[in-house]
Amino acid sequence: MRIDAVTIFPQYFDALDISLLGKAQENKVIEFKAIDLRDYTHDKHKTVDDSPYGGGAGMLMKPEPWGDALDQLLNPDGSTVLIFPSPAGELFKQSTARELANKEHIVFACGRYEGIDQRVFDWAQGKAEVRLVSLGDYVLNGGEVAALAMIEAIARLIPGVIGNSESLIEESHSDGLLEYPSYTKPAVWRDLEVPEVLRGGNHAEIAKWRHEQAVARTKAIRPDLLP
Ligand code: 6GU
Repeated sequence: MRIDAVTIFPQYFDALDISLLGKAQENKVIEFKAIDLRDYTHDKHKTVDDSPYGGGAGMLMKPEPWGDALDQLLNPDGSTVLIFPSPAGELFKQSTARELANKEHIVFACGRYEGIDQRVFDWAQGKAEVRLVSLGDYVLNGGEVAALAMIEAIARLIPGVIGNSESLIEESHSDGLLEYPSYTKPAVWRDLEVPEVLRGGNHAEIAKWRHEQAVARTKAIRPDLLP
């Protein structure tokens, strides 16, 4: 899979060179590139923003650099998924990550300021599979941190990125429940004991206990996830 991110702060994406995603890039399992939007400006000051028509607070991103950058990046056959991280978008879920992990090419268009000129979205409609995607109901300063989170959630589902595929199956949200509590040695730490059932070696009992814990946790913390 190829992932590109268009941004005025390409340094944000240096984080993708670390740990498992860094390894996955070395092994060519994923190919990642951060593209500086200012490389697609044509004025001396590399201007990417301007004031909004009709007035209002703040600045908007100009359409021309976006158009020129995306002209270079989008597959001509329309197969690219073009994601605009935005608090006004559809909610990004594990199911979204699963769906996107099957794509050949994803471009994240990371806006700043009060957003991007609407015509960029309208123009891109015919050229790619366009999606506005939000991490949740809060506001970040720009799309970069959101894109990083989405890239990690997507990339770790690609075969070969994570060593132990068991850990993909067992974790939170794959079964719609929050993760059960886990323990390692020592058996007693600061007067706190590891639950007896986990030390017994009865695997059916352990599986039952873990499921009950996951349900109880989900009921307490995220009842909206339960049917
Ligand atoms: Cl995707 N972008 C921005 N700027 N803020 C957000 C977000 C995205 N998701 C939640 N807040």
